Amino acid sequence: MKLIIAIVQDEDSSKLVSKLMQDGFSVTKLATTGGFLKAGNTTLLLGVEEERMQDAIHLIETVCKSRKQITSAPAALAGMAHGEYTTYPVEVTVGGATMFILSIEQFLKV
Ligand code: 2BA
Repeated sequence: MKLIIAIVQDEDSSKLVSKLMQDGFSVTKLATTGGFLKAGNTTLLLGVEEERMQDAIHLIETVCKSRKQITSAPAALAGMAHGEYTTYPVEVTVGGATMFILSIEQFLKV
C-alpha cells in the first residue's frame, strides 16, 4: 500500500474529493496553509493499493489546474539585499498538485 499526500489548491479540493470518492478511493481532507503564500490550501491523504496508485495520480492531475498568482515577497526572496523591509510583488505558479508518495509498512483499522 502507498500513502499519497497531495497538496492542492482550495478551489480544486471539493471537485477532487468528489471524483476520488466516486472512483472508490478513501480520502482524508486537511485544511493547511502554504508557507510561502501564507494562504489556505488543502492537503489530502489517500491510502491506495499499489495497482491503483497511477489511477489516483492521473485523477489528481486531471482535476488540479496550475494558476499564476501575484504575491508580495520579502526583499530577500525577491533577490534584493538583506536588511530591506520592503516587500515586492512576485508572480508565482501555484499548483496543480504537490504530491509525496510513501510506502506504507502496515495499514491497520482496529
Ligand atoms: P506555498 O508554500 O504557499 O507556495 C505557493 C507557491 O509559491 C508554490 O507553488 C511556488 O510556485 C511558489 N513558491 C514557494 N516557495 C517559493 C520561494 N521560496 N520562492 C519563490 N516562489 C516560491 P507549489 O510549488 O505548487 O506549492 C504549492 C504548495 O505546496 C505550497 O504552498 C506548500 O504548501 C506545498 N509544498 C510545495 N512544495 C513543498 C515541499 N517541498 N514540502 C512541503 N510542502 C510543499
